[in-house]
Amino acid sequence: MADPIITEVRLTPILVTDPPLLNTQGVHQPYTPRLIVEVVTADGVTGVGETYGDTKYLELARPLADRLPGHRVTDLNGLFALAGGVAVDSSRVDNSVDVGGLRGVQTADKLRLSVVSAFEVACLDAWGKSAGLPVHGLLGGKVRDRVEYGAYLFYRWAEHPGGAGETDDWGAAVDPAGVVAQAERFARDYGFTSFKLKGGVYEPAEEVAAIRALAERFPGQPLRLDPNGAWSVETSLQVADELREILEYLEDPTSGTKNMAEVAARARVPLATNMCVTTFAEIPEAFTTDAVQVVLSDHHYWGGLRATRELAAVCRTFGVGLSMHSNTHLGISLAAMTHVAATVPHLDHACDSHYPWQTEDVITDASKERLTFTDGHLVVPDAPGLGVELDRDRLAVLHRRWLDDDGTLRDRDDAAAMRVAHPGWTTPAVPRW
Ligand code: GKR
Ligand code: MG
Repeated sequence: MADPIITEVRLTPILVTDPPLLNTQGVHQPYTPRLIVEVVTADGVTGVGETYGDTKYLELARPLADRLPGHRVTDLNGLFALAGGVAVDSSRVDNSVDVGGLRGVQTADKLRLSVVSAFEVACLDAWGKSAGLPVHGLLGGKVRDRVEYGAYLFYRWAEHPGGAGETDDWGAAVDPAGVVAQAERFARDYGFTSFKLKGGVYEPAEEVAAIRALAERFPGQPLRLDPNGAWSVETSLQVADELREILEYLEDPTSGTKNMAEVAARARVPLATNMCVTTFAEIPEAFTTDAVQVVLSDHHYWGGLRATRELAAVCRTFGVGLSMHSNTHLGISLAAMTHVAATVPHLDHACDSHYPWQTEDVITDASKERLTFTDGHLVVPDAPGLGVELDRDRLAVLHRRWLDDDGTLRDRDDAAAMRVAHPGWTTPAVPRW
């Protein structure tokens, strides 16, 4: 195999249809920004990657893309060194948390990593296609043939406020019965057996009731609740106590490592996080104070697929479990998650994925189908690269939507979307309860 040189990089920002999913900050906007990265090699091979598409990510992706022609797709360490040289506008990181707090601390490094990770995935895809090897093969080889995912349940409305965007056929889920009906559909259509409820939306007692209803309907099956840090230490301990017999883990009940450690010390339920441990710098305090028992990795902000494996090694060393976090994403990211998950031996919990909520995609698999979950699992692709094909017509449609937007939807803002329904709404301070 010739060592493939990058000759061109294409960046395509898109807006993806998203349902009105509720969280503690507000509600999803009708469309979510994502960025599709393509690297093209001198041999005419194209590799694809995907990441967050908000303006602050685009601003970093453009100068990085400009530096890549002439770079080898196999030189991933060099890619990260190039990214390290891209300056981050400090006004983009002067708020201490990302997306109103849903994804933890916001630092210049984390912002850079969230961008370069999509380039890493695109390089791995191109490298794999050139070498005739699947991405998991470039990461050391798969240790499983299927990766398990869980159903990601959300309180939600039937429609976006003001009837904006698209309407799907899921209907509203605003109480225990609605949550159970949603879970039943996920179980029926995709065979999921683990269920995570996004909480922090209603009073804790209501969310406890929803989890109890799920436990009654799916006895003995893994259940999780994630209020995105909306509760005080005392509320977290109370919920942990009430649900101690039925939760697999409680995810980010409270904000900050110190509070998590306080809850972990007294709760009889393991704690998971994608908020207080989102960078390597946050690991020492969290692991030495036993603040978290499971880290939910996200290859976008941890810095790619190889960094995810480094994180896995650190977690293994400290006896901390590992699984995967998800935000709204398309099939390129799902394929990347699946390849890396396939290579991590101690992946002990079903991974999160928003993917079933997405009605649109920009890829198909080798058989021209959308990626599908069977028995709650995705089969690990063995085709070269990620094993997905870019659908250029779909990409063009979603990019056109981004071009036509007046700028209001190009940055995720769940509080702004909530204000359409509740004009006085501001991002709630934590602890909310
Ligand atoms: O999409 O509303 C959402 C989620 O709340 C997401 O933003 C979170 O970052 O899924 C994430 C989580 O597990 O905390
Ligand atoms: Mg979470």
